[in-house]
Formats: sequence, C-alpha cells, structure tokens
Amino acid sequence: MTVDLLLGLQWGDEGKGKIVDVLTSNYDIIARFQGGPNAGHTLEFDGIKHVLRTIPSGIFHKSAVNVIGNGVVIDPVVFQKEIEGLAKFDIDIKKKLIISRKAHLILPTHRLLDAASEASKGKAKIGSTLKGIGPTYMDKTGRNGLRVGDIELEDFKERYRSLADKHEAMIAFYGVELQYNLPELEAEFFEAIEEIKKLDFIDSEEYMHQAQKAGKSILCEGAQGSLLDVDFGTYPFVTSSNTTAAGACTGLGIAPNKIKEVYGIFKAYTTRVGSGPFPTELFDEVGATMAKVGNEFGSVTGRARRCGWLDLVALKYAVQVNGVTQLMMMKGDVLSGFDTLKVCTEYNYKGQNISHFPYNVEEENVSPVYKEFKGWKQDLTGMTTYEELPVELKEYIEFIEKELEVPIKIVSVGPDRKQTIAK
Ligand code: 2SA
Ligand code: MG
Repeated sequence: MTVDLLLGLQWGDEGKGKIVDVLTSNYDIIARFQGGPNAGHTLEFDGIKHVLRTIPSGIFHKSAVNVIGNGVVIDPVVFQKEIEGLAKFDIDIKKKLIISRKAHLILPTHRLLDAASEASKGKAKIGSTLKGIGPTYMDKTGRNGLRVGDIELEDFKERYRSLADKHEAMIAFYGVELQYNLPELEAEFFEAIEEIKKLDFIDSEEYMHQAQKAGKSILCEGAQGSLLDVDFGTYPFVTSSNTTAAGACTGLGIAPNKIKEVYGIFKAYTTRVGSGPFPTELFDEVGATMAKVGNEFGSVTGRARRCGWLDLVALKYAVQVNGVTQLMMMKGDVLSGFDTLKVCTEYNYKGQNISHFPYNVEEENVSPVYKEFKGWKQDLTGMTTYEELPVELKEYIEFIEKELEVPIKIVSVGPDRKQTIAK
C-alpha cells in the first residue's frame, strides 16, 4: 500500500498532467483533491494532445480507477463536455471514474458571480478563469453549497432554485452589466446533471480507506500550484482551495501519516497566468522567447502566460510547505539557446537581502537577486539519458538540488510521455 502525492510548486502549469500520465502505470488509483474546471492538465502521447479539466490524469491508463474527491468543485456542464471529449478513446468511463458525494457543484450562477466579482474589481481583478471557482468555495465554507450527493435528493430542484435565486440577488448587488440568459444556462445545467447521474457516486473517504486497507497504491493529483494556495499563495491573487500537500488530506479524507512520497513538479523557469506579483517576471525579448518556445498559453482560457526566470526563494518556500521528497523539472528544453540563464537566489526586500518568501511580494518591495549560469545550444528534445544532457544544464540542475536540498529525479525535455529522463 502506498499513498503518494504530486503537486505543482509554482503558479500552476508546471506539467503535472504529463507526469501523472507517466507515473500512472505504478498506481491503482489516481485521485484529484481540489480545484475544478479551472485546471487544464495537458497530456500528450502517440501524437495525441488532450486537455483534462476535472477528470484525473489517470483516465487514459488501462486499469487505474480515477477518483474525484470531496475537495473538488464540479461544473456538470464542463464535466459532461469533458466526458464527451473522451468518447473517441474507447474508455469505460463508468468503470474508471467515480465521484465523491461530498464534492461541491458549480452552478451557472456561480460562474456569473465570478464574472460580476471580477468586473466589479476593475484593475484589481484576480484574473480568475471565470469558471465559478471562488463563489463555489465561498458557498462551501459559508455552508450554503450544493453537493453531488444532493443530486440524489428528491428536493434537489428546490434546493437549486433557492440558492440560484440568492445568487441572482447578489449579482444585482454587484451592479455590473452582465449579459446572460439564465433559463438557457439552467436547461444546460440540468441536462448535464442527468449525465453525471450515470456515474457512480461514492463516499470517497470510505473508498480511500478501504483501498488502503486492500493494499492499493494511490496517487493524489494536485491542480494549480502552491503559490496559488488560498493560505500560502500570493493572496488575494490565488485560487480558492488549498493546493498544497495538506489539501490532499482534507480533499480526500486521507490521514497525513499515510502519505509517503511528495513529488514536487516545477518548470525550469517560471510562469504565471492571471494577475498578482511575480518577482522574476521578464518584460523583454528573453521572456517573449520563453513564451513562444514554451508555448505558454493557458490551456483552459488561452490567455498568454507571463514568463520569467526560475525563482528559488519561492520554490524553496513551496518545497517546505509541502514537504517535497522528490523533484521533477519540466521544460528544460525551452531554455536551450540562451547565452546566459539566471536563477533568483534571494530577494532584495526593502533594501535588505532575504532568502525567505515574505508576506508581501509586491514589486515595489521585492527585487530579485540573481546568480548567472552559462547556457547551452543543444536541442534536448531527442535526448533520453541524463548523461547525454549538456554539462551546463547539469550544472543548473545540480545547483537547484543543492539549494533545495531535495533530489531532482526526473528531467522532462518535451511534452510527450517518451521525452522523460530519469536521473
Ligand atoms: P480561479 O479561476 O478563481 O481559480 O483563478 C484564480 C487564480 O488562479 C489562477 N489559476 C491558474 N493558473 C494557472 N493555470 C491554471 N489552469 C489553466 C491552465 C488556466 C488557463 O492550465 O492553463 O487556462 O488560463 C489556473 N487555474 C487558476 C488564475 O489565473 C488566477 O490567477
Ligand atoms: Mg494547466
């Protein structure tokens, strides 16, 4: 029996989907524990590229069971489309995908509230994916939410109506112009609810407990990244769930002492989509090249991702908060061709050098202190062993390991399953 955990250590889009897909053959169960359709986990294999939103990345694996845990928020409409998108792969969805009754539902009005809240903030907007994530988690902690298990209740429609009516009043309160046709959105919602009903709802904490007792191996799959954690991220520019290790316990009902390996995924540089501070952000040609070569566009919204150098201050913080035991470095191939690479090792914070991640990382307080590395020219995408990698890249990798005091076990040199080097 083993429970391992896989998390993104930056602001999301580290390449978690690819690594889960690479690792799934070692696990019986892949479980999502937080987030929802704001996630976009991209998998590439056999020349196919597929983006998953709410469904765990083990869905393409022959036998793994995929669990959507209680910590996840589900939009039935997006979910239904996701299932339809899988039709061409000949997957027995009913057998391979199960949902916690305690997972909360994203209503059409949650999406509208997200839009109204963002519009009302003007320039200070979070840059949310507009999937209704924030308002749904607000209803969860505010004890107003609707859960998957409620679908089975006779008065589900009445419960829905009463919450949606309340939301409509709240939307009016924001006083922003929003165009929408609620009856249409609701028709779509209830149609999707009928589809969801075809799947099995479970008490996921009991399921996970029994699975552990039966000696099954479990991989918990994080979404977004540690710096978007509602407690530890760059608040308020964060998502509304705990994206860090503790989220796996609350989002699945797994006890903390059961978790063994914590895989921390990071990109060889840094990206961020949406608003909020980003100390190592680049506004020059170098950043533009990273964005272009790395194809840095949001997989859900298509938004251009902001790019910058690797930030070891932030990464060290994420490693600590999560208790990372193994690191995996993604997209090393994107850094090929630069003469010089930089890594932020400290922040100059209000005139003083510090090496911890401070309360306030706004640009006016923080400027990065860099260490420079010699770049390499070789194309890495066809390389298959660690030995083959350019010596400059190995120096870069070994420096990061030393600073973070955690070994880097995998170096990814391209999006395909096959472009994965074990170290
Ligand atoms: P939300 O929608 O309320 O969770 O947004 C709050 C902040 O969290 C950020 N966020 C993300 N950042 C990176 N990747 C995410 N998933 C998609 C992807 C995003 C996309 O994989 O590319 O397609 O744009 C994700 N989800 C949420 C978001 O940008 C806000 O800063
Ligand atoms: Mg993503």
